[in-house]
Amino acid sequence: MKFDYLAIGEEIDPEGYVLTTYSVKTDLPIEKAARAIAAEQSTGTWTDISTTSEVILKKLGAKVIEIEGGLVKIAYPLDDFDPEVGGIPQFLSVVAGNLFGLEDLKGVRLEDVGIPAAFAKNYPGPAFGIEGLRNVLERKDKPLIGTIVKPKIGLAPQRFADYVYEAGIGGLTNSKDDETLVDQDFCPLSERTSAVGDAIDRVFDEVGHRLIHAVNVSSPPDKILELAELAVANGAREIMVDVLTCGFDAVRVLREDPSIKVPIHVHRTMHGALTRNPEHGISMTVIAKLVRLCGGDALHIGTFGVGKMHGSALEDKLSHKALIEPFFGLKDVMPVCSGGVHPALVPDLIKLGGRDIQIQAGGGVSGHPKGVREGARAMCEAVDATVRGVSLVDYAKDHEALRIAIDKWGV
Ligand code: CAP
Ligand code: MG
Repeated sequence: MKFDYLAIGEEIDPEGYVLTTYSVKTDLPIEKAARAIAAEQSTGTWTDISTTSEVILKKLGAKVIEIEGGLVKIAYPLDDFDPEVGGIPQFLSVVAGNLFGLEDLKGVRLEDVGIPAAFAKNYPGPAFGIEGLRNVLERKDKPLIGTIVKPKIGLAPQRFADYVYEAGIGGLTNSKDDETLVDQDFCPLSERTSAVGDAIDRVFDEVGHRLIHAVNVSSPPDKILELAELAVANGAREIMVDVLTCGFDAVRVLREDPSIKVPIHVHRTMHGALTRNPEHGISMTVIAKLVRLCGGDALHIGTFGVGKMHGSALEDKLSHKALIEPFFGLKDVMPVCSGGVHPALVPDLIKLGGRDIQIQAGGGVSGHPKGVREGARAMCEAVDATVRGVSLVDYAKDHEALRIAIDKWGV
């Protein structure tokens, strides 16, 4: 029988295929649209060709194995991939390549990928994960509480470090560079990192509190390792990478560099171009699985629909699940809830995400009327109130920092 990419209901061995789920919008019969995706992403093209063979088609042709409503499941033979050399770039060219531009489709979104062990075994996974971050911070079970130094660019190294010092004295466990700060002249990475390291040491010496700061090393592939090694040499306790602007393998090469033994915080800036449209793009679940494979220790997943950034509670729950569910024995990844966060959102974030989350506030700390230290304190008070089961309004009666934050931003 001629191979036509349709194999509805065929039993396939999940260890021999990459399984994908796409939501598909089309004016064509959906079987035709599904076949168009399977053909284009494996062994076909827009017309039949004289140069192929049944052997090639049967060995490497993708199979449409399920169509349910607008959801299409396609199984790509493992032999279509090249995990040891082509890696994730080639993987994405298959499962997330030309298909997005096919005229047969009005919209298509890659919702999930099922990765076989034979592919996953080529990846290191996180070195620290949730437990490792908790050990570094000596933070047994409460959510981690972080800030993003604001303004996102412009502060000179010492003022930047002073912000981190104030955040640490206020009780935060984490701080980070913002996603657009790397090594600009106004705040060179090496000077910033060493000043921040001194600030972190001062916090520990003065109040015995542990804080780590993620230094953003996002940069081209021929620079990123050198920049990360420079950060670590200047005392960085954590590094950060913008995974979508740098590429997934930027996380992997940092994870696999033996001289970099600090956690990797993964920012997802630009994800909105892929994840925002529910009818076209790539889900955060797919991004989360690839970040986990490559070794990210913490990943932004959104705020379950309660913060400033567009997002859906469902999408954020699904990517959260991808970070913590069993996955080839790899460590889990700390879910980071950030974007428009201030103390009043803390109860919902903990209710929706649990305690194994990193809650981050940039404006929600530096916008506090009494400054960074009290803004940090207000976030800590909101977390303490929530884990003790006390309402923020009641807790604020004898916690001034929280009360002032609630007066400004509401509850
Ligand atoms: C938050 C933030 C983060 C966003 C990214 C910002 O600052 O630093 O980059 O959280 O969104 O630049 O907006 P604020 P996401 O706390 O001041 O909003 O975490 O959804 O990827
Ligand atoms: Mg930011």
